[in-house]
Amino acid sequence: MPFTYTNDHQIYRLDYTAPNFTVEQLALEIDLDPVSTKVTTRFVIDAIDQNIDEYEVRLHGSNELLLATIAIDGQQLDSSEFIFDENDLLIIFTQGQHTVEIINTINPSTNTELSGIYISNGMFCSDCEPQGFRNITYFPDRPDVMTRYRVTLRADQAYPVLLSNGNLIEEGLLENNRHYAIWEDPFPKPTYLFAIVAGNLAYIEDQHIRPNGSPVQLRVYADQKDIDRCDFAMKSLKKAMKWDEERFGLICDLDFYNIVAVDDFNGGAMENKGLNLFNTSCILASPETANDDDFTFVEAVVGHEYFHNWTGNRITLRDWFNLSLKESLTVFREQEFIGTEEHPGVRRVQDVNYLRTHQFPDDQGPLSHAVRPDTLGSIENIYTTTTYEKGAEIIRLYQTILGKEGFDRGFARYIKEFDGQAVTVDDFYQAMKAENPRLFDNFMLWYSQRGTPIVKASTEYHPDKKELRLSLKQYLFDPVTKESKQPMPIPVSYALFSQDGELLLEETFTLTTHQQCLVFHNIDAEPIISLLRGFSAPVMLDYDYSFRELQTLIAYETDYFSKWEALQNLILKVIFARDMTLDQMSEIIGNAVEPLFDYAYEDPAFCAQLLTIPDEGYYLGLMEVEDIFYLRNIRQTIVRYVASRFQDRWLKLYQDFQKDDAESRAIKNIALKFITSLEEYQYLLPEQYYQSSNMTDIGSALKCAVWQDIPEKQAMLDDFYERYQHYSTLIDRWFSVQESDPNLTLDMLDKIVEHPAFTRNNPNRVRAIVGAVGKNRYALAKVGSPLYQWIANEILEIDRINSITAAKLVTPFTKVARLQEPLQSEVIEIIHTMLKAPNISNNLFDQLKRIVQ
Ligand code: 0A1
Ligand code: ZN
Repeated sequence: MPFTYTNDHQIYRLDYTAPNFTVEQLALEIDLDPVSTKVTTRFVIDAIDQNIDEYEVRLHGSNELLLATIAIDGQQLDSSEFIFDENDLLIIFTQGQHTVEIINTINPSTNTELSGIYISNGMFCSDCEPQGFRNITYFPDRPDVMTRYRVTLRADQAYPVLLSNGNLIEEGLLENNRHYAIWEDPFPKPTYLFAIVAGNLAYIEDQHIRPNGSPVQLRVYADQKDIDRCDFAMKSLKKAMKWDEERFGLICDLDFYNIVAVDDFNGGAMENKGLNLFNTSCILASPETANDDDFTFVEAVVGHEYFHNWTGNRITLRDWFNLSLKESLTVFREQEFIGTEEHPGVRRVQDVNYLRTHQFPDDQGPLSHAVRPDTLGSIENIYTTTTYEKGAEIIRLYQTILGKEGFDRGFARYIKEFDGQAVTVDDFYQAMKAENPRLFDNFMLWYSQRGTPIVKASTEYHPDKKELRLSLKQYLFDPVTKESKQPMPIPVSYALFSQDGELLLEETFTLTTHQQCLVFHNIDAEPIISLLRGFSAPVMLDYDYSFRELQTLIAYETDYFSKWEALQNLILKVIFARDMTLDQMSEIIGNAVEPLFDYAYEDPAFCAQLLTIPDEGYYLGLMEVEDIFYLRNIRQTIVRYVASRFQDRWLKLYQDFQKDDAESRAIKNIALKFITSLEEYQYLLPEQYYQSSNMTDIGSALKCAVWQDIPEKQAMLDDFYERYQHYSTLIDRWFSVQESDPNLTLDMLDKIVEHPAFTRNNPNRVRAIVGAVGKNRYALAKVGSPLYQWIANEILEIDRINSITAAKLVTPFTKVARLQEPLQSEVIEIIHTMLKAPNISNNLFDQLKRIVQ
């Protein structure tokens, strides 16, 4: 009998009620001390409706707060004059303005949840999204309450740098070796954008000159030992500011813009107004310590946080159900930024590949949720690929349907109309619709229906009528209830090619109903159709291309995504064609790859992308029951065949692309991967590893050495640790390479846990170890339930320290329904046992409960 677990933390979108009060000005005085920080909060509250006699206000709090006093209009309240509702304070105010003053203490040194004010590597820092402010003081901690902040920070002079949002108004010395700084943020903001930092930090400085000639002073702060790895982030920030001016006409509204690198951080980075906080993994980069993908990642995250200044900060969200309003738009802006700064094809393919490898399985599994959900068991748990990446594809849908001009007009209207407000995804739609009346009325279904739509296409060519018929059908089944859902507007971009690869026509058609048919006239000979070009909608396309058609598209498609997709489809078709021999499979793929050796000289970056075989997770997601052994076997055979058939050409690529630039390294390291699948070339791995000083080359060689299990692998791993033990981002990488080893065993994990660098307090380390084990599909299948049990134990341990991070580690358990028996039942049992763990957090409980119900 299935268990039912109840969760009294469930909240519903339609329960939203607007605040009936405003908060005029918030003055925070924070006397920083590692174990007892005193927080004095003063604000003026007023009723919106001047006709009511009294109104109740909820000041959110948490069990992190120790209340000392609370006073209204200078009058201290006794405990009968307010109500404690769990951790919140409920106060009844009478009509008119009132000044509230609250004094409480917090203990940053025990804040291992890293939410609110905490200590990371000896510095005070904060993280308030989504609801960390309630771990600092009592206040209406909701995004639709926007207030101007004046923040006084006091601390020992051992923390010389004192930062908060906005402008520095005053600073000076105090008694007892203490000092202070006062910051004022001129822009009203919700609590989740508040931030402070106090520490002994170094910084680099630069300027951005706005179109009117005025400068924005830019600083990136980091620990002294890391400061020489911040230049790239600074350059990226300047590029992002310029790009937003040019692409969207959005100008930085701040005279000071600070970024701080933090070691212990739950997310990647946080867009606090004028004081972005970054996980060190998303900001530090030098060629010796970061690979080329890390550089692009830093550029993207720096851009992302800056773009939030308009899409998120100036215009914020009304409630957390609408999180996607700010995240989807900002991811979209980030993708467009990187697409112009880097290779547009590489970026688009990487974005689509990421979506399909991570979001598609999430959206078909038990944690699937609508981009704007109706109910939530924990707000922390909607920071998902669906909110971010699927959301960004929905923004892209607006652009594909309306064209760039129509989209830009709608976007400009959104900014103008809602500046300074807390709004919803409906408001974004309304702005788009107001500028583009032809926008489909049912567009918002993309926000309310979960699951990935399937578009089934078929074509028929009639030579007698010179006619091509294209039939398109869409299906969407709710991933949990299996009910059929309503059709949505799905733009399908397509092209027709002649059999010898000439581009005949390119268009976009938006499928709006369940089924539609297009007829093309005057088509002299049967053409080849290429569908869903540019990945024009986040759907699964079901169309039966022939091998010949795919080969033509690989060679002649001009759309980057579709060229890449043609090769992917060819590989998929081979892998799932159970009636072919391994030799036949290898030969077909070999023939498709052959022309790419010349293409490498034309467009090395994109060619490297074409030759990157996607993560196994993507293929597994397409199998009814996961069979990693079958997949791994085929994959290895094909890789070895392609390596051995083209040995000379791989070697030539390897030698020809030795230049010191990212695109050369991309091709060179693909060649290395293929060629070292053959034993006689494995000597290249230690050779490249020891001779290089560039982290892309070092990391690629090390990863291949571990995966190919070469005799030198342990010596290389030991050397890596020795060389980089003082760089936490590289020790994370060192751990995750080992955890992704297909030969991983429980004994190896025992050793990892005993390693001095192992800790459960740092989210990056936890993700590099427990997260990486959870992604190791081969080891999970091979070791079976003891490895799931190991992950479960770790998650429960981490949950006691940091539930936000723990709840995100459940991914391997979300695939339980796709496991073979008896493993499936064993894993379900493990999940039930976890759910019954004493003191399990709400964040973790919510995730696990949804998996088994
Ligand atoms: N808003 C950030 C992501 C973020 C979310 C939660 C955090 O703490 C729990 C921190 C950062 C972004 O999208 O960049
Ligand atoms: Zn964001």
